[in-house]
Amino acid sequence: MQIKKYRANTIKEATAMVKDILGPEAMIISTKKLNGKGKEKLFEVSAVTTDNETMDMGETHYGELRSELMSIKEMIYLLNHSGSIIENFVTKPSIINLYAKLIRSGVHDQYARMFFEKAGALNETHSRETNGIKTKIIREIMQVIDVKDPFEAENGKQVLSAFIGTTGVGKTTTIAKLAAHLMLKARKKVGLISIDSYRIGAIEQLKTYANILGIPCFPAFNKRDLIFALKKMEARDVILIDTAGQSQYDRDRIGELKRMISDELEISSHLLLSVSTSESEMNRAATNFGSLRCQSYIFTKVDESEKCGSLINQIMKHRLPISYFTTGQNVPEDIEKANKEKVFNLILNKT
Ligand SMILES: Nc1nc2c(ncn2[C@@H]2O[C@H](COP(=O)(O)OP(=O)(O)OP(=O)(O)O)[C@@H](O)[C@H]2O)c(=O)[nH]1
Ligand SMILES: [Mg+2]
Repeated sequence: MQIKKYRANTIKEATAMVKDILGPEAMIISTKKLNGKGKEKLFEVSAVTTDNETMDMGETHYGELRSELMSIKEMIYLLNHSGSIIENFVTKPSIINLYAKLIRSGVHDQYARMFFEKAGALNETHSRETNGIKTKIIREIMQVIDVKDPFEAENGKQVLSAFIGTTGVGKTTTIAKLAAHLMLKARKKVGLISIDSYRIGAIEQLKTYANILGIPCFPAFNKRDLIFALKKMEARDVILIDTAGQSQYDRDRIGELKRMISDELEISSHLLLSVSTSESEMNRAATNFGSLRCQSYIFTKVDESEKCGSLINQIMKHRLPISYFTTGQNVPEDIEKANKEKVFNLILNKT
């Protein structure tokens, strides 16, 4: 492996030189600011090419090395989209890496930049200390991640929760997972209601889970049925209500659902969004189900997604706490209660 060094007046120019000479797939080893005098070049980028010679280092070793490095292509993207963050932190690779990780995971440039700015990181570029700056940036990210468990009321009050979301997002399986979780971990008495009268077999699907768990499950085709079912289960601690998969475009059906679970019943709604769908779909669902005034996000299919940065983008656009996320098809295992560290790790460690 041959390390090559390129010097220029700005980090952008030095990076462009590497791209021209070594190609966009070349990997950056280090970036340095030099103490130039007079007309001397100020920045130095050291890079290696990813040709066969480099691969000869052995797959594993190369893999390890690569995760710490950044390609020229990525560096150029970051230089063009980070404001001046990359230039400012040219001597602090771990800060640049944090920025790159956020972008790689799909966090929008504007939010990534905002965390750095809010942390005051841009004013501290001359400070020698890296860990302090990093801690402040992480604290800013943590601050926007709000978590809450709305299903375990401790004051003895019954909790009524409806699960809302587009078709196939995972409402019914999430209810089954959560019911088991609440019964086994929190020792709650749980009851289920299905108001999904659209899809054939929907009620049977929920009933099957209820039978396995040995808990009551009622169908409700209209508000009268719903009130009846709630009355039947008034001694239960938590009632989880399964709803029909709505197309986020269908205003009439969303209106119908809203009337069914309207305010006087004190049912809280929770919005399920699949991390594996496109961000614009996620955003549209959150907007169109907005009239249901959901109390928390449940992010599903985290296991199917390569990256989870869209989660941050979603919270930044529609601020709601995260209650749970689901991580697979296994019922009841694949569900986790959200906490700040877990969500943060999901965002950073998937990349
Ligand atoms: N990989 C993965 N699959 C999941 C997850 N959660 C649910 N699924 C799968 O997604 C599919 C749909 O799940 P359902 O629970 O039936 O979804 P739904 O929202 O109730 O669907 P409708 O009632 O038709 O709107 C099933 O195959 C589930 O096993 C998850 O966290 N990860
Ligand atoms: Mg369902």
